[in-house]
Amino acid sequence: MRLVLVLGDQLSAGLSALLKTDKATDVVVMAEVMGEASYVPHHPKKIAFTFSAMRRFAEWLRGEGWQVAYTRLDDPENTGSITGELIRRASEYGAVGVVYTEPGEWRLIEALAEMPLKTHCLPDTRFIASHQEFEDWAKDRKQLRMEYFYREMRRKTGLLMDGDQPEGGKWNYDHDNRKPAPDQVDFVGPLRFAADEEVLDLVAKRFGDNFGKLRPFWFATDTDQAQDQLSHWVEGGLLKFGDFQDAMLNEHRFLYHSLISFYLNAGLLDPLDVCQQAEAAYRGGHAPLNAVEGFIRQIIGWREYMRGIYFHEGPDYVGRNALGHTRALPAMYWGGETKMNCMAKSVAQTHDEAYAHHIQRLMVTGNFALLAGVHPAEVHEWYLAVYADAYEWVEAPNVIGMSQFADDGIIASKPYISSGNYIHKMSDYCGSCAYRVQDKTGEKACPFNLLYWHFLDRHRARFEGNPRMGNMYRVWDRMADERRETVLREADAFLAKVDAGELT
Ligand code: FAD
Ligand code: DLZ
Ligand code: SF4
Repeated sequence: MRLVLVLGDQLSAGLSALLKTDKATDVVVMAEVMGEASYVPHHPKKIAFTFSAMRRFAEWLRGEGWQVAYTRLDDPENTGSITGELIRRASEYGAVGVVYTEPGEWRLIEALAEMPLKTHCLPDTRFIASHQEFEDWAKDRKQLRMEYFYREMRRKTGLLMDGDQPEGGKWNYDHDNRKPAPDQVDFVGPLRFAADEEVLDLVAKRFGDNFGKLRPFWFATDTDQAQDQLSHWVEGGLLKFGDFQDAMLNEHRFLYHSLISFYLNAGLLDPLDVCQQAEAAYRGGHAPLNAVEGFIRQIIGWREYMRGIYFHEGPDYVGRNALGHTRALPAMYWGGETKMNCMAKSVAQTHDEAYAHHIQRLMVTGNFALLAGVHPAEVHEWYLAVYADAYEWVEAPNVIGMSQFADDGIIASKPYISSGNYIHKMSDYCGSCAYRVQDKTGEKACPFNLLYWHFLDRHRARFEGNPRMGNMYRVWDRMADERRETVLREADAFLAKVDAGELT
C-alpha cells in the first residue's frame, strides 16, 4: 500500500494524487502541523479556514470509502511537519511509498523530494495551463506579458470566444471598467457560514497572539458552501464587478468582489468551472461583457500567469530585490497607529477579515511599501501571512513582481506607484484623513505625494529611460528647484519618523 498526501490547499475531489491511487489499498494522509501553521505568522482566520476545510474534506473522503490517517494539531503523536507525519505514517502502515500532487511552494517541494521515502510527485492538474504549456509560451519571448498569455488561455478554454475571435471583437474591455467609487453599493457582500467551534477554540488557544481577528469567522469550508458563495455573487455582484473593481470605500470592505480566492486556492472551487458559470451569466443576458471578460481575465489570465511565473523563475524569485530596498516594514502594517486613513482602513480590514481587495493590496499597502523602499522580503512575508488566500505560488509574483518591482520588471512594465491623487479618485478615504491629498508639501501634505517624487528621484537612473515614465520625469524637472528640494526634504523627514516608530 501507498500513502496519498493531501495538503491543506489540495482539497479537491479531482486531485491528481487521489485519481492515481486506489481507495481499496492506499491510505490518505492529512495533517495539521505547526511547520505549516507557523512558517509565517498566519492570520488566525487563515489557519481556522485551513483546518476546518481539511477536517470537512477528510470526512468527505471517508464517506467516499477512503481510509484517512488524519493528524490533529493537538495530537500527542504529532511530529510537527508534513514530512515527519509521512515518515511516521509510513512506518505505522508499512507503506512502500508516498504519492502526492506537487505543492504550491518551493519550500515544501524541496522538503518532500528530500524525504527518506520512495516518492512519486504528480502534476497539479487543477490549473488551466501546465508547466510545460507555460514554458512553451515563454520560450523565445523577450517579455512575458500577461495579456498575450491570456489570449492563449482564451483560445485554449474557448471561454468568451466566437469561433477563433474574441466575443464582441475585443480581447479586453478594461476601458469600460474601473470607475471611481459609487455613492451606494447595492450588493450585500459575501455569504457567511457557520464555523467549526472546535477548530476556532484550538486556533484561539494556539495562535491567539498572531495578527488578525479570529471571530466572527464566516468563510465557507467545503465545496457546496463555496459554490453557494459563487452563485450568490454571480447573481448579485458580477453585474457591477467590472465597473467598480478598483473602487475603495470606508464603509464597504467587499464592494462587488467575488470573495472566492480562498476557495479557489484551497481547491474547493475549480477555476474553469467558475469561469464557465460567469460566462453562462453573460450568455443568458444576466451580466455585461465588460464585467464577465474582466472577471475571467483575472482567473485564466492573471491567476494562471502568476503561477507560471513562480515556477518559471524558480526558488530564488522570492529573494529578489532589484531596487535595493532595505527599510524595515513599518509597524502600521501590524496594526500600529497611523494618521493615513487609506493605510489604516486597509490594514484594519486585513486584520478583521484576512481579506483586502486587489487595489487595496496594490495601490495602498503595496504602493506605500514600494514608495517608502521597504525590503521586498519583509513585504512578501507580510502578504503571505495576513491574507487567507496567500500561498507562495500566487502571492510571491503579485508582491515581489507586480507590487514591489523587485524582479526588475518581469511582470510589470513599470512600477505600480501613485501619488495620493489616484487613491483620492478611486476612494472616499481622503475625505476623512488627517492629511490633505491636495497638499503637495507642508505639514499636512499627503505622504503619498511626497514619497512618489522621492521614489522617482532616487531611482532616476533606472526609470528615466522607461518610455512609460518619461512624462513623470518631465513634470518633476519642470518644478522649481526650491520646490523639488522641499519635497525631498519633507519626504526624508517623513521616512525618518517612520523609522523612529513615530506616529505618521
Ligand atoms: P476578485 O476581485 O473578485 O477577482 C476574482 C478572482 O480573480 C480572484 O478570486 C482571484 O482568484 C483572481 N485574481 C484576481 N487578480 C489576481 C492576481 N493578481 N493574481 C492572481 N489571481 C488573481 N491573490 C491570491 O489569490 N493570493 C494572494 O496571496 C494574493 N496576493 C496579492 C498580493 C498583492 C500585493 C496584490 C496586488 C494582489 C494579490 N492577489 C493575491 C491578487 C488579488 O488581490 C486577489 O486574488 C483578490 O483580491 C482576491 O479577492 P476576490 O476573490 O474577491 O477577487
Ligand atoms: C496554510 C496551511 C496551514 C496554515 N496549515 C496547514 C497544515 O497544517 N497542514 C497542511 O497540510 N497544510 C497547511 N497549510 C497549507 C500549506 O501550507 C500549503 O499546502 C503549502 O504552503 C503549499 O502551497
Ligand atoms: Fe491616503 Fe493621502 Fe488620502 Fe490620506 S490623503 S487617505 S494618506 S491618499
